Amino acid sequence: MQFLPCSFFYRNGKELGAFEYYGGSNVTSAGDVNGSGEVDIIDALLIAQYYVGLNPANFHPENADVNCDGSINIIDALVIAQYYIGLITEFC
Ligand SMILES: [Ca+2]
Ligand SMILES: [Ca+2]
Repeated sequence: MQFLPCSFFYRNGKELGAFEYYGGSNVTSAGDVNGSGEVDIIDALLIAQYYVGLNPANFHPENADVNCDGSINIIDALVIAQYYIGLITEFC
């Protein structure tokens, strides 16, 4: 797995402090762990980083357990990757 540079996440030059920028309840949807508004491979990457203890920025653990087994681990990253490429269309 290739890790992306931090600048990738901040390419517009603004730090998307998720709680400030998005605010309120529309931050959360299953799988969207960075509050970007969509579920993509970045979310899978962030879960992988979280899983190995890297504490990624703007991480929303409440959105990360996409297989609903009660824990956040590499399986959740894989499930998001499957969702991203269209193998599955919904989470648990
Ligand atoms: Ca996202
Ligand atoms: Ca899980």
